[in-house]
Formats: sequence, C-alpha cells, structure tokens
Amino acid sequence: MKQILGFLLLISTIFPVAAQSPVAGNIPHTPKSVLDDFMDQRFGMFIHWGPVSLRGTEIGWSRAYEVPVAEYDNLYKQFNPTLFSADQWVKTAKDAGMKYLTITSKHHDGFCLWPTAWSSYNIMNSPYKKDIVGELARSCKKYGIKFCVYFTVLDWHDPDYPIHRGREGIDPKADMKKFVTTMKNELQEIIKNYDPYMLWFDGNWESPWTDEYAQEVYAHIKKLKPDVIINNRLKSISQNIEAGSDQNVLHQDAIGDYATPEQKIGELNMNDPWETCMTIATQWSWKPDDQMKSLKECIQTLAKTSGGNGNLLFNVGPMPSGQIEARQVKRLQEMGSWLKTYGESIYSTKGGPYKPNEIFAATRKGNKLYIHLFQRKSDGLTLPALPGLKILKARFLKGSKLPYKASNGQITLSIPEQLPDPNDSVIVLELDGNAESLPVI
Ligand code: JFZ
Repeated sequence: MKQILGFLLLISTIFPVAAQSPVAGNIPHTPKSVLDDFMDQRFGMFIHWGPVSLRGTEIGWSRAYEVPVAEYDNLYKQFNPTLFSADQWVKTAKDAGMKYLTITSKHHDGFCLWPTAWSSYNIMNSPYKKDIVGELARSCKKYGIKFCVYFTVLDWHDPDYPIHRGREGIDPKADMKKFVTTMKNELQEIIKNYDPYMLWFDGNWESPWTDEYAQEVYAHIKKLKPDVIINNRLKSISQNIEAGSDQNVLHQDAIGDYATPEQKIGELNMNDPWETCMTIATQWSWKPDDQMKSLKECIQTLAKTSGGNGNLLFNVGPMPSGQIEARQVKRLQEMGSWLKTYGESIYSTKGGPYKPNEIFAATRKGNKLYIHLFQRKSDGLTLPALPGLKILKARFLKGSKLPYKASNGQITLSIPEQLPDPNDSVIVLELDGNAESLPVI
C-alpha cells in the first residue's frame, strides 16, 4: 500500500496535472470589485521581449519568414542582455504614470523568459541565465506596480503543438493533449512563483485550440488563483475567425473578463471592461529606428481610451542589451509629467457621457466632468446639455476659470486663444449632481 502511495506521489510530482482533468463544475468568475479596481488603473506597460530582439524583427511572426527557423531558434544562445535591470524598467513604468506591467513570458516563438521545468527552451539555457519574469515580479512588488503576464496559447516551436507556421499542414506527430498539459503546468509555475494580478492570453485563432481546452485551462487557473484577471483571448476563435476575431468587444459567451482591441482605441462602453493594447512605435518587439508616436498622439490616445471607459496597455520592445531605448524612456517620462498635473482626470474616472472624437474626450468622477480638449477649433466649444444636471463652475484643471453659457439644450464654453496644454487641455465642469449617473449622450 505504502509503495503504491509512494508511486502515486512520485507520479503526481512528475505530472502535477492530469492530461484530462475534468472542467470544474462551477467556474468562479472574477469578482466585479476586482475588475473595477483593474479599470481604475487606466494605464499599463506592455513589454514584448525575447531573443528575437537580436534581429530587430517582429516577435514570433518573423520566425520562418524574415528569419529562417534554424537561425531564429538558435538566437537564444546569444541572448545575453547584461544591461537588463528590472528595477529600471519598473521605474520607467512608474515614472510614466503606469500602474501595471505585462511581460511576454512566452510569445508565439515558444521561448520562455522564466526558468520553466516544462521546456528547456528557456532563459536558463541562454548565456544570461537569470529569471527575467521573476525579477520583474519582484521589482513590481517593490515599486507598487501590479504585475501581469502575457502567455500565448499557440506555440509554433513546440513539437507537441500541431501547427508550425512556415511548414504546411497539421503535424501528425504532434500531441495536443500533451501540449495543453504542459501549458497548464507552465501556468501553474507562473501563478505559484509570480502571483500575477492579470493573465494576458493570445494566439487563440488556430484550429488545434478549442473552447473545451480554453475552459479546462480557465478552470485550472481559477482553482489556483480565483481572483486573477484574465483577458478575452483564451476562448478559441478558430471556428469563427471573422466574427470571433472581433476581440474588441466582450461577447456573451466570453471565457475571460475584458475585451482587447489591438492597435486601435476601443469604442465607448460603459458596461464591459476593456483595454486597448498599442505600440509606442510600430512593432511589438524592438525594431531599430522604428517610427515612434509623438507626445501628442501618446497623450491623446490615453485620454481617448479613458474617455471611452477603457484602459491603455502601452507597449515597448526593449533592446537586446536589456535596455529600453532612451528616446522611448523620454517619451514615457513626458507622459508621466503630463499625468502628474492632469492625472485626476484619468485615474479612477469613468469615460463619457460624450463619445471621444478628434476635438475632445470626456471623463467623469463624482460631481466633476472633465473635458479633454485636443484642439481649438474656434472661440467656443459647444456640447449637448447634460440631462438633469447644471454646471456650477467651469475652469481649466490647475488653471483659470472659463466663461460658459448653458441654454437651448447646449453648453458653450469660451475657449481662450492660448490653450494651457498643447496636447490635452483639461477643463473641469463642476456639476450640481453626480456626473457618473449621466447616460451616454
Ligand atoms: C497578437 C500577437 O500576434 C502580436 O504579436 C502581439 O503580441 C499582439 C499583442 O497580439 O496580435 C495579433 C493577433 C492576431 C493576428 C495578428 C496580430 N492575426 O490573426 O493576424
């Protein structure tokens, strides 16, 4: 008996997850209070990084295309980012006014930035040999930044995964069940060792990935950490790439908590949590001399996202040295200094009631309505009236009063010739009631 138990114990240590563990009957959903807290953060740092930065091509996607497979898959042997400092990255995020950070633990190329026991294709077999995910998790804790992990479903490198992009068809030697077991074990390591606040899934569009698998993995994660936030890219979209690939909205049958518009600002949505992910330049991972967004574009993107009631996960791709480009660090600092002055109109606000446009976006908190003015079209800004509420006072945030008129179902604010901020001048309208109760106008 003892021998059998010992054997079972040994087996369960080697294989902590049974290949076909049934989906738990009652999958716990993430509490609304947790999601409300997430949406209060508004601004996070996305980091796409790996050995591919040595080539400067796109992470995952360039494998077998811009970079031949044999070359791509051996880049890790030269990956030695000796100037990497988790503290410096996290400080860069903090100084930018970012409240959370999401690192690509594993992208579509399969390389793991943490010392996983489940694949030798990981950072410990590079010359660097340090746990990048772990160091970031520690630094985030130290600086009060919420630590989050990106994890791809599809893995074009793993022989157990049936599709190896660059090669035709389904690999008959692959073993999808075994692949999913590995995935669950890797996620278990990540949750146990790094305690992520949120998991950012991706790579859910290829045929081997089904909703049964998604549910199995979801239940597994929620058993390990019921409050962890999960994006909407765990659910399979392989059956319905066209309609299903619309991950901009949170569908009724979502497996996950929030929608993920990519490289575009999400639409105003007062019901479902969402987060736009967007690159500071054009590529997710580092590209030399990549075209970087202007400060105006960066600030207005954040204001329009908040104005639509969403979060912004803003991406940088660090260099193979381990550093984030100096010009990108500077751009992020500039965003941070804008936020130091105007942050109260972004953090913990709700978007609306007006839909963001090229001229302005609106955010609100309590009896305050913030108008983010992007450009001066004339000496007056006319807005539709606020049903049932009166304006008590209008002023620039941290600035002077603004004359205004309210009549005939319209509000007209007098706009001075010289705006206080060239990128986003924030106007505060103090109301005689709760701005958050206004319907979308
Ligand atoms: C995905 C990743 O592929 C990309 O590398 C990055 O990590 C981003 C945040 O998420 O973006 C996609 C997803 C799907 C397609 C293209 C980019 N697609 O189906 O063409």
